[in-house]
Amino acid sequence: MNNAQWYSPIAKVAAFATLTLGIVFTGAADAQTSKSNPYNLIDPARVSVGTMGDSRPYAFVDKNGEFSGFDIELFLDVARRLGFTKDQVSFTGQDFSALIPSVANGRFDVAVAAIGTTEPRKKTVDFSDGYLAGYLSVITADEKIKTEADLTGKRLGVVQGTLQEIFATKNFTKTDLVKFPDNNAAISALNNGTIDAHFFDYEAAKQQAERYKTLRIAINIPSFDAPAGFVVQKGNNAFREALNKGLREAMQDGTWKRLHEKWFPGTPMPDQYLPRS
Ligand code: SNW
Repeated sequence: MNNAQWYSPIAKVAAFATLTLGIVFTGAADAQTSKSNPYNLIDPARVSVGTMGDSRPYAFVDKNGEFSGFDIELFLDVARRLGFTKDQVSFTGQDFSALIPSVANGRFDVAVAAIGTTEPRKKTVDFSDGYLAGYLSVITADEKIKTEADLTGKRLGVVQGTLQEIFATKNFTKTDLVKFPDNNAAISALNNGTIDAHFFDYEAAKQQAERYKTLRIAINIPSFDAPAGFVVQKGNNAFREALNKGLREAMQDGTWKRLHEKWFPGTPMPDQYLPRS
């Protein structure tokens, strides 16, 4: 994997024109932003975040029962720049497939879990600027699986609603896809041999391969055109723009770089997220 491959321009998030009627009915009223609730939060005193408990090292529950990981720490840093202390940010773990609908329905202010920015997802929610871009990776203990073609006739785990599920459905048509609600269930299935391989995000795959010596990453599919962003309710431009400003600051002052080195040691960092001189 070379450095150049890791570079990809941040996806431009199309400006969303909030209709007056939309404001009244959705409550995500950019134009009606008030001083007491500038970001149109469910509770103006805190940020409610939907995330995942088993997406290490992006977002997971650590041994002390606290949410941790690159995405969690980056979000806490950005939220602090908006004026919210750690205690004013509440994380709730959900299945991946529930995250985007939960933000759209107003259950959470934002979803944070390496959620890739794509056009279909942008139909129901808005995304902040991108903050992470990498590969979708197949992990396996089967020595015969080396390329995509070797997945023919194999049982491959995917988590419902992920880009991995979408990619595999479209491209691995001769593979038996086994759908899981979460990563924990898929990893158990992989370790007890119910599935031959599992398909998830590169850093998660890398950590599993380090943890279980029989496992290795066999295939990497570039997903740089779908950089991860923070997911907010459609039309909540005040919140989205404030998050973008916080993200830019975290990239410019080296916070992003420090967190990347901490959570993804050894992985190349694209220049676009690094401080500019
Ligand atoms: O598209 C990639 C992005 O380039 C980066 O590598 C981080 O992960 C992605 O956003 C893809 N993530 C999956 C998705 O968005 C699964 C997320 C998860 O399991 N938490 O569907």
